[in-house]
Amino acid sequence: MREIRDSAELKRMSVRELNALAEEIRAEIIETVSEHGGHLASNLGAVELTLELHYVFDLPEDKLVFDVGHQAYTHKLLTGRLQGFRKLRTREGVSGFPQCVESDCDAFTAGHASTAISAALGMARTRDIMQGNHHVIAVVGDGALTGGMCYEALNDAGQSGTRLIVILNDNAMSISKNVGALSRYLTGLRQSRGYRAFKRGTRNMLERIPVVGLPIFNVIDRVKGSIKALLLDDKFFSALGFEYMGPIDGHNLRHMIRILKRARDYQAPVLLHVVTQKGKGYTPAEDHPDQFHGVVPFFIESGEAKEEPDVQTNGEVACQRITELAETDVRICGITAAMADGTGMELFKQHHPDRFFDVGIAEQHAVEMAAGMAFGGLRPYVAVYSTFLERAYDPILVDICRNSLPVTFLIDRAGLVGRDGDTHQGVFDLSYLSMMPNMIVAAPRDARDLRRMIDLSILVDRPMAIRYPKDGDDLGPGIRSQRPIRVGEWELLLNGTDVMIFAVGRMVQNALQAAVELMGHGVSAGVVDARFIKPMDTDLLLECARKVKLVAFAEENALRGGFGEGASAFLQREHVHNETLFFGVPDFFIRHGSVLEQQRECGLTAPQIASAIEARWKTMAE
Ligand SMILES: Cc1ncc(C[n+]2csc(CCOP(=O)(O)OP(=O)(O)O)c2C)c(N)n1
Repeated sequence: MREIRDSAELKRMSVRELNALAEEIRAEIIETVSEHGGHLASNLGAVELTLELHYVFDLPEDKLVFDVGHQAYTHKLLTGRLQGFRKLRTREGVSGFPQCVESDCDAFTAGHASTAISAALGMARTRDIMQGNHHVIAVVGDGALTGGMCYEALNDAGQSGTRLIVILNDNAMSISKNVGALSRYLTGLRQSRGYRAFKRGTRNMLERIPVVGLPIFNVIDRVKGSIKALLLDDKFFSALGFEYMGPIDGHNLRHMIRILKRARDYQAPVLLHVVTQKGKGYTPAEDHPDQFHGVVPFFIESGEAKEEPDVQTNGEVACQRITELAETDVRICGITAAMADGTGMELFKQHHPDRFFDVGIAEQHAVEMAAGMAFGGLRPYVAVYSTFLERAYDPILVDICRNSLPVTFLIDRAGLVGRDGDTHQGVFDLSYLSMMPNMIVAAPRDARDLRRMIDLSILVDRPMAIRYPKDGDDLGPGIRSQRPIRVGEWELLLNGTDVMIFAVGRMVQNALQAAVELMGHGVSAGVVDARFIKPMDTDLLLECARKVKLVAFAEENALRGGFGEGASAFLQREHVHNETLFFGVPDFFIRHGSVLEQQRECGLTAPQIASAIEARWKTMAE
């Protein structure tokens, strides 16, 4: 497609030209995502909507805030980032989410759902205090609207009377089909006779709405009147203090531009309910918008993935095991916050639909609900991505841990996550979970141990967190332990006399490789699989640390508050003063790229671990 530097170019285009541009943008998105992977269906659905917003509003003066931010590809293409877009989500290219550092048109950096209305309200209030005059627009999906923060924000914004435009981008889908009572309500609005009549016959009525030439209040009265006459009378958003406009077909550029101009002139909070189609313009994505929400590189002709998914993900391994256990244990329930596919919970849903709960994008509620279930005698398994569990910090601490309830957290996408980048890194869970009393925190080194830990979890009568990365490697028969896994027991995998590396989860593999390299350089390094971050195997820690001069800790977690800090503080308290090296994630946010590139940035690859240990060993010998 052609390079577009800013929206001044768009503003000179006719609707016909804008429609042609929409098709160019679609082709560009499909091409790029087929090469690099990314969020396809949401972006294809938002092409016209983004063009309309850029056409009507003036960026960067006006502030456009995308919820989640996964649908902002068109926005990137309209703001001078075509070349970076072609290397989407790689180290050399743009992020898959808005990033203020990339463009002054990115008003807000997002990644997690349901934040946009709050952030936009904050910007609107700033404008009011600073006596500015610009517009603030939040674009929120119907999926994101299942998240509680949206209601806190609507409630506050509605009573404030502040000038704010919320665009509800309703495609009836979250990642999977949307859930919940409000989703049903929106479906009711979309399917109402009024909307269908509107879609068929409003063209003329809409075009009668005045655009220029009337004093503002007059315009608003007339516009309100005309819009009320042709759009629906909503109860929910109006009761919250918003002027509701909609539903309106988001792909109809001519209508949308007119309505947006009216919304722009309105002097109070407005909610514009826009109906779009997820995956629009690419048949495989239209047919299966859930499968094309987030994709790996694929063949455009068939829609098939280029990489053969030959192994089960760790999430699938974990959920398969709880699905099996639930055959005989009726206490087991599966909970997800809108991520049944990504976490592997889909399988549990198919086998035990009456004990499966998708609560929407509502992690805090999911965890609090699990607390209630555990109080009643059930055994809830909450499958959730590490980064999104951060939303539930308070109920985990205050309700689950304080009451020592047997809720198991299946924490997926833990560690460095690769292309989704800084907003999605799962590198804080060990820090924030292991400081909670009563919590067991575990990290299996491979898929086989993950299964064994699930078996253990059902026997444990306490909160337990099992964290793992997406991919389910099996480290192979060479280091398969036959001993059962017991809470708080580590495993010595390799003996060493000079150095001992205590490694967590995926880092066990790197530590073993590093030990082999070190052996080649005359340094005898041992490796311990520190599979329980809490409680720690303090006996083995002491025993191994006392045998060597140098200890190293390796984890895919923030160094601050992580496993290494905790283990070394214990050694200090026990007056064991080895030389110590810490391998983990430094105190900054790790941006998008491949997992390997991110590990390199953190010094976590096997050769980096080996050479850092060797260097320290040499200085110790001097
Ligand atoms: C707190 C949080 N939980 C889960 C996710 C994962 N997630 C990303 S997009 C998405 C669905 C969003 O649906 P919607 O807002 O309707 O946007 P659409 O993709 O349909 O345009 C989910 C669950 C997230 N980004 N943030």
